[in-house]
Amino acid sequence: MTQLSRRKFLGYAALGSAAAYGSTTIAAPSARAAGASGLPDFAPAVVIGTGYGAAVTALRLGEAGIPTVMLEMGQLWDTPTADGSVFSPMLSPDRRSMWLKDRTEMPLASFLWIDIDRRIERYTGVLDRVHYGDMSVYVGRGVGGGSLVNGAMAVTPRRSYFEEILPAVDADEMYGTYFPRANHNLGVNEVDRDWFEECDSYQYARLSRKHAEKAGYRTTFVPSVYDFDYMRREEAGEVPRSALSAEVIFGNNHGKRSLDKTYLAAALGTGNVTIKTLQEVRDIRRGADGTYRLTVRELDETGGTVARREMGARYLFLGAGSIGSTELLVRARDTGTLPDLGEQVGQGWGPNGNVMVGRANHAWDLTGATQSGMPALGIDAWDDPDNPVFAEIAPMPAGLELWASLYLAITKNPERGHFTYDPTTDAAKLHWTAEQGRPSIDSAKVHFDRINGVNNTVYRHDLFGDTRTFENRFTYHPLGGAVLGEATDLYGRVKGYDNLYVTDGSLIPGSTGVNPFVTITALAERNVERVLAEDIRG
Ligand code: FAE
Repeated sequence: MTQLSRRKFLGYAALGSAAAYGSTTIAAPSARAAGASGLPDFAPAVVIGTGYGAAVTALRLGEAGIPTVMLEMGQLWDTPTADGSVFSPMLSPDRRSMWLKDRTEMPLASFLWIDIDRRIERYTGVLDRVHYGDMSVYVGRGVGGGSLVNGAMAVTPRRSYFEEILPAVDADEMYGTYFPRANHNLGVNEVDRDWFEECDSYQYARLSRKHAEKAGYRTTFVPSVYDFDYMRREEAGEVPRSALSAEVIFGNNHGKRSLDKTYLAAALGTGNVTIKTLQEVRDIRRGADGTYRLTVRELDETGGTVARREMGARYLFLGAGSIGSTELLVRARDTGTLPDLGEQVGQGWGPNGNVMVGRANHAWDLTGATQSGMPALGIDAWDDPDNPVFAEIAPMPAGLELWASLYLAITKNPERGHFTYDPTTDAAKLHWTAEQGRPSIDSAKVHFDRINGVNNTVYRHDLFGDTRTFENRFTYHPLGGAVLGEATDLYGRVKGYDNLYVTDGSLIPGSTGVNPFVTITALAERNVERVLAEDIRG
């Protein structure tokens, strides 16, 4: 057993023995002293959030022997309810599906203009959709952050584009060391090509490939953190279905290597890391002794406040995601609790150029009733000098033939939004207009017009709640707000304060050209290595 797998094994035991519901403390037995209930008054290191950047940081701090507390506002997802499953079914969602909503808010709002959202009980569910005027942002809530709800597509960006967005980062190091490290530790795997060509689950992708190739486009396979061998056994009827049972955005009951199975399990297994759930960090200030003081709200399962407590940390890592970490920083700057934060905080935000679009297929072009919820193929038009687009072939897993093809296009849109602090709501406000999203639609349209033209097909007008064909009023890929080299130094150290770090998607300036979690993970690996070597004294 390697050291990492031994750690993961110990971590699974810690996750398995944590309380099933309500706020809980997850730790290996040796770390349980760090406040069995409530919060400890102080920890040498605190990591806010449990998504990609946070999980990497906690593992590396734990390995270095630094006692570390992770504060996560969502809950632990590991215990089946009465129906035998941990997560809500996708096609009949219940309260577990969404974070404190009375109705589901699905990305595909309608089919044949029929509203497909459902009433649900308000609960600390796993998927949140945060609304900001012309843009809303989907995020995961719970131990594992976005890894619990995402499509598992694990894509390393093109080197040339990575060099364009983060020119000051050494690309040799990233592509030689940190991207391979991230891919390995995330458990990235590729679909077996022979199985892909013959299986039922990807008939929809093969059909979209046929249409794209007819229009002269190239497609490329997309690596994944969903276990493709498990998926193959799903189709063979050997194991319970998850990807083949339409499960994605409300959580996968099987098959997915979410962070609680990888980085977080290994972090807990170091014996130095404790995770506290249903703990939302609200405010950060600095004490006279130079340590950080956090105000933390403990939530109940309907979002109510159980308690407000304070906790201290010498080293503070913000891993609450692009919108979460940025909100904490703009609030701290503008309410004066961290007054030396600069103007760059809150800047450089973008939705990674996300646009969704659907096409109607001919009666003889079947996508199949069984569709894997995990995309495995993309149309790669990123080399188009005028309209670079990488479009994932997305499923419409309704369990019946829909004669429709769906895509999530990632476009190169130079527009950027920014956040300000709104004292009336005590929240960050995103400034992003529909007009700023226009270049993404224009780029995607060039390619999908061509695909429709060559195949004599048309757009679907019935999928996004009204008659629009392109939907870019939401993003799955929020990026920026505390950009590397601008709001922080080149290793995520926040300018103006020592021992304060950003370690998540906030560091990336609005775009990665592909799905972002591999980039976030690799950057976090790079940054924490430097911070451990230069800043942290045990
Ligand atoms: P993230 O994973 O968002 O984690 C932040 C964590 O912090 C969450 O657990 C929050 O609950 C928690 N938090 C926030 N505020 C606070 C606070 N104040 N106090 C305590 N805790 C807090 O951060 N990306 C891909 O690469 N491939 C995909 O296939 C893909 N599909 C996606 C599908 C969906 C439906 C969604 C929502 C996202 C998808 N993404 C995908 C995006 C990806 O999940 C996202 O970029 C990463 O999860 C971002 O990682 P971070 O470390 O920035």
